[in-house]
Amino acid sequence: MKLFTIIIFVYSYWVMEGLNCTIPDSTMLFDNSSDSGKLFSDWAYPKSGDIPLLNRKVFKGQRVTIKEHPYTVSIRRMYAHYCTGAIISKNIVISVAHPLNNVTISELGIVAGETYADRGTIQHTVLLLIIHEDFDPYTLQADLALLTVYEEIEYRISVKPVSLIAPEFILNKTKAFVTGWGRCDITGKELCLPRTSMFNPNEKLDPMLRSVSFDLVVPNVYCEAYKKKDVHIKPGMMCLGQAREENLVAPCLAVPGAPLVVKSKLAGILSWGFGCGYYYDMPLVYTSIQYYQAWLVHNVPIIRKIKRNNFTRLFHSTRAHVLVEWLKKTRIMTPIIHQQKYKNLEATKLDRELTKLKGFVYDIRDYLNGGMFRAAKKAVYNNIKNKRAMITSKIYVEATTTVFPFIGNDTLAEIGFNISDIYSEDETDRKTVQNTSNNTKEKSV
Ligand SMILES: *[C@@H]1O[C@H](CO)[C@@H](O)[C@H](O)[C@H]1NC(C)=O
Ligand SMILES: *[C@@H]1O[C@H](CO)[C@@H](O)[C@H](O)[C@H]1NC(C)=O
Ligand SMILES: *[C@@H]1O[C@H](CO)[C@@H](O)[C@H](O)[C@H]1NC(C)=O
Ligand SMILES: *[C@@H]1O[C@H](CO)[C@@H](O)[C@H](O)[C@H]1NC(C)=O
Ligand SMILES: *[C@@H]1O[C@H](CO)[C@@H](O)[C@H](O)[C@H]1NC(C)=O
Ligand SMILES: *[C@@H]1O[C@H](CO)[C@@H](O)[C@H](O)[C@H]1NC(C)=O
Ligand SMILES: *[C@@H]1O[C@H](CO)[C@@H](O)[C@H](O)[C@H]1NC(C)=O
Ligand SMILES: *[C@@H]1O[C@H](CO)[C@@H](O)[C@H](O)[C@H]1NC(C)=O
Ligand SMILES: CC(=O)N[C@H]1CO[C@H](CO)[C@@H](O)[C@@H]1O
Repeated sequence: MKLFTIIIFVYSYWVMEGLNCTIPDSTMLFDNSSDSGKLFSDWAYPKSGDIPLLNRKVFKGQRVTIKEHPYTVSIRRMYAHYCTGAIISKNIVISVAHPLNNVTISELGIVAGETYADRGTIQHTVLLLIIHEDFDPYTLQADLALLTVYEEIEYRISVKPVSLIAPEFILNKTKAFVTGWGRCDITGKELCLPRTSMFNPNEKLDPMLRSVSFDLVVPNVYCEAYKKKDVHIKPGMMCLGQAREENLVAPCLAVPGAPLVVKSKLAGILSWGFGCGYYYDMPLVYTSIQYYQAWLVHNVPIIRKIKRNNFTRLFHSTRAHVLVEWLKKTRIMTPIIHQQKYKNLEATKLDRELTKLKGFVYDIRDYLNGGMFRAAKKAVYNNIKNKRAMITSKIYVEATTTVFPFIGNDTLAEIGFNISDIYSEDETDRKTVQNTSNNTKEKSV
């Protein structure tokens, strides 16, 4: 089946800079001033509070190719690299929640199989963002997110999934790799072709994939330092790796969402830490895959059950939307008017599946519908829940609801639809049910 692809020209979003590999003062890598919190612009990340969010710094990270770590993906926001993730199935990518929590889902995309974070011609459209229900942006507890993509990820030598580590696997004394895209290590002699970050304009981003390996020691004595700073490593968080207190030249890679792989299995996802150039030199903290295994085992099969074709019509409309947004940004061409006239998308069946997911589901439809859909969805399910309690086991009340178009009027107008046309054409198909008790069906159980 033909994959729908969006050809993007990421270069237009990067300010190309000249090669300049001089080695400045090493203190520049290690922010040790109170204003290093400014590294995090409010727009790019949620306000960090007391939690030291990763600063995307990389120190002595080895340059690697994507073929060595083919599960690593670049999560793009408005076509520019935003954070790192890992492929766990053909349509699911895992990452941390904190950078994604408040991002409009239609801004997100996934690029697999690229060594460089500023390349990639195929961007997979993100349809759902599932954030762990216990995620707390102020403590970074349960910093875990799944993203589903519309265009299946095709496996090849540079694109492969990573399987999850078994819950009983003993991490102690194993070798771990953590891989991702971060900032130029301006203390190192490594080649870096700095790019200006669209989200953090003061940063020089390194488009090359880097990896750091280290031996795991559990428990890690250097993690005791967190307690002394009155920061406690909570359940589900793993403090791993070397501290510069232990080894001044210990490599580190403070890249949000970077997968931590042990014996070719995903063991953790980089979440936060006082380290790698952020205030102190402590080890970094990862979200534990073993701890959240039950959550993953619950959600992943449900997401897998939701097939591409359940989203096909939605995709047609969203793709049009994304293209229009992009074209508007480039101002090179006038927007393409989407020709397809589509009818109402069937929401309820899909949403019944989505409500089985644990966690907060951000659905691209909510964006298109100005958030209306989320509220409507909630109301529908409360309604069903109430009815279920009222009826006898012999009677099954079919979910009845007014099915609105997924696309709001403003968006429709924006993408070139004549709203009055759509309404007149679709009127007969609308499953508008004025009186739900009219739709009660009796079924033998
Ligand atoms: C390289 O960077 C140094 C230090 O920031 C600067 O003085 C120099 O002019 C730069 N060279 C070029 C060619 O940009
Ligand atoms: C960082 O700052 C603290 C206190 O301000 C100081 O004690 C420490 O030596 C500094 N570390 C470095 C590497 O400059
Ligand atoms: C997330 O976005 C909403 C609405 O845009 C805003 O009210 C809220 O403060 C944001 N939360 C964070 C943690 O930035
Ligand atoms: C992990 O290995 C270290 C070094 O061999 C050892 O001292 C420590 O007790 C081990 N930890 C556990 C939990 O077995
Ligand atoms: C998804 O699509 C498949 C095939 O068209 C269909 O059988 C299934 O019921 C759909 N699932 C949902 C949740 O809509
Ligand atoms: C969208 O436009 C149609 C036709 O003008 C109108 O009937 C409908 O109420 C509008 N919907 C919203 C949500 O404004
Ligand atoms: C939209 O369609 C209606 C009826 O089909 C027509 O009267 C109206 O002129 C159209 N508006 C635009 C902007 O094309
Ligand atoms: C819905 O229909 C039932 C009978 O089928 C009737 O008793 C009830 O009053 C109706 N409710 C409304 C709001 O029309
Ligand atoms: C079969 C049935 O209950 N029909 C009802 C559907 O709703 C309308 C308006 O509320 C009633 O008039 C019908 O009797």
